[in-house]
Amino acid sequence: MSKENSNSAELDVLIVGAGFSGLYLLHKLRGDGYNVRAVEAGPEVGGTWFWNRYPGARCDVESVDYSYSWDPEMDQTYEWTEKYPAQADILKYLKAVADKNDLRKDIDFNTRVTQMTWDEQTKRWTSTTDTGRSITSQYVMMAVGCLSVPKEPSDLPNFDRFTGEVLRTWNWPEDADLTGKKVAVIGTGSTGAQVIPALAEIVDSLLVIQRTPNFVIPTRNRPLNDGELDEIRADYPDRRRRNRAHPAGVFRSDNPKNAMEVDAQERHDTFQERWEGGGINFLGAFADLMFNKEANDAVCEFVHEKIDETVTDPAVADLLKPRSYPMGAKRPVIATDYYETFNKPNVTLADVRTNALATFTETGVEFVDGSTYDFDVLVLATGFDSFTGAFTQIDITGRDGRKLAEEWTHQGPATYLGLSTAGFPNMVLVANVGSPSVLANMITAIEQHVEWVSHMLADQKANGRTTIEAEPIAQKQWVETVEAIANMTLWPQGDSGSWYRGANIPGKPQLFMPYAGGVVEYEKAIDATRENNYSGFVTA
Ligand code: NA7
Repeated sequence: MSKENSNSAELDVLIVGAGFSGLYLLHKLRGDGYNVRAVEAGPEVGGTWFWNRYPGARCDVESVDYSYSWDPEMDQTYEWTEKYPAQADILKYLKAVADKNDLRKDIDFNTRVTQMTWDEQTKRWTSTTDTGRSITSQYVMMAVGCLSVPKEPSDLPNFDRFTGEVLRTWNWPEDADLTGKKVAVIGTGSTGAQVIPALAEIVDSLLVIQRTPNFVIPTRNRPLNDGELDEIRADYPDRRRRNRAHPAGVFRSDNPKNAMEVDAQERHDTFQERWEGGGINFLGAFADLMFNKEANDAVCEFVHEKIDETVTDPAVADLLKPRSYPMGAKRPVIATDYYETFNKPNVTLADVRTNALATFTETGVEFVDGSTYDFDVLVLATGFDSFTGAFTQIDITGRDGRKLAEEWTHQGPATYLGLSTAGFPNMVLVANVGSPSVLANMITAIEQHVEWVSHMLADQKANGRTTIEAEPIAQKQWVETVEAIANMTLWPQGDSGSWYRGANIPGKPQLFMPYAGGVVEYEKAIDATRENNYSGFVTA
């Protein structure tokens, strides 16, 4: 394989996407000596963290852990300023990574892959872009992100009638200024819960259109204290090891006790302490919260109590309480001042489960009880066609003319170890469906995959092999394993409409898409197949 990097359309490896996964892949595989390039739809690095620049956008993993572990020098020099990183901080970090490692020279920006076709004769992929380029490569790495294709607003009644401005959180204009405007937000997921408090501070009026309420845990973000970063730096290598050794890919001080083993007072005190600490640590309050319905009921009751304590209007508080699913079945939301926002005089909650949205009008919305609201700007925070959307929007043709979009749209996605899908040789999925991805610290999940890919490519070369692909039986078993592990938890339960299952998109096949067994067990599984001469894969 060539060691040259160039604009050549003949590559060893094409990487689709230049977010966290794509950038590390580019760095790693280039260092391994491959002729590799990345193609990125955006004008800059960052992927998800480039596009989702709405007010309030922030990650729910701490800054010092939401960064690559492979550059100890950056660990010692990079200046994180807050406990949890804002979107702009993450983008700044990724730009710094790209600069330091001179990554941009091997990325084609403003370029979207539209078609990929496997050629069985040459054993290569040909990828076509919307800029008219044709790139052939032995391998394609799908670093496309889990939440990168927005859900279409097609289920919003007469949406097209609205003539005001529509802003999308996943593609927020850098110059948008909503100060003093009348605004409505649809969606109360992680995005909605961040953008709603941020907008409430500046707009004239804010209508929040809610369908399914979420459990919203306070972030308790704060600036990093003097000396705090120094302490973290002194401990960084161990911190990174602890992250890798925790199922969530980020260390959490989990309480080993079960919620129902302790008395009501201890249970309440533990929840209270974790609530005051804020963030995802709240979920480590007891070991059985995601396994035992009674334990989960207790945590739901606690959050309901917090909503009652915070929201002054009891009718509004009642509407904000999730009741149709266990806490965690829908991704728990971490946000700042979410419930407090509903006490503001300029904020109105419209709950479409109790009073359905009848129609959009030219100037706003009308609900079935006849009430109407007018606004200048509508903000869509309506979520994503999770996991599969970024694959099915590309016309991917594998062996024997198999169409990925057709198979995944009708039967749902199927992978072996979340790395490969049968019929599509040398196409590697990176931290997406079938692997821990969104159920873990994404950065840990990405690093696991990139390291595995680097070993796999070296092994292929050393063994004189040119193709690798999931074996259909191993793939079937893995899909069943992913579903079975999810079924051991409360994740799939209740009427949550969760994007973990594809339940947020009308008509999408529903199956639990991320691997819920955690990054530690997952790493054992992907290492085992490698040590076992790639069992479960067909290699040639
Ligand atoms: P989510 O979590 O999928 O949230 C989307 C929200 O939009 C959710 O509240 C939906 O209600 C709501 N929605 C979607 N369509 C409609 C219609 N037609 N009517 C009313 N409400 C609607 O996406 P986010 O962007 O917030 O978060 C995605 C992830 O990004 C997040 O978990 C983090 O990992 C980062 P529903 O619940 O479907 O009733």
